[in-house]
Amino acid sequence: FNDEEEWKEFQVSCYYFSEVKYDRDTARNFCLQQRNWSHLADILTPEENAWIHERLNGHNYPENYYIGATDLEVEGVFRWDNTGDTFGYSNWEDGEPNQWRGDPENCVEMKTRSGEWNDVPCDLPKRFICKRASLRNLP
Ligand code: 2F8
Ligand code: CA
Repeated sequence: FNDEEEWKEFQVSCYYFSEVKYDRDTARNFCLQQRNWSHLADILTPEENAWIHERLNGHNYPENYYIGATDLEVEGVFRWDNTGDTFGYSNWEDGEPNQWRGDPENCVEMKTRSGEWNDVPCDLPKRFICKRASLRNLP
């Protein structure tokens, strides 16, 4: 894997949608190994969320995708991995995050169907989204 055509550009970033499924730490490490400050995707605006969601429609329903946040540090306080910021924008599904039946659900997926977010266990093999700087507009 290092085919640049696999990365799709939006605004100042490029995004990679995996087909392989990894647990969250493996997915995170995969993203961090790619060039141009790649990381498991943070999603900061409704426009970015909508654009990502549209890209998922071409993939096999009902695969959901890890995005780059956890509440591993303080239960119930989700932070983006790459900045440590708490959520400004968020797009939780109704009733989420819920630590389903008290099981630890400390990672976050985007639902392919709705583009909404759900907290899930971190050890599930899932597809994932990496995000990196586009660099196209740099001098
Ligand atoms: O109903 C919402 C609930 O659905 C599933 O649990 C039954 C999800 N679990 C997984 O995807 C592993 C919960 O995270 C979700 O809150
Ligand atoms: Ca949940």
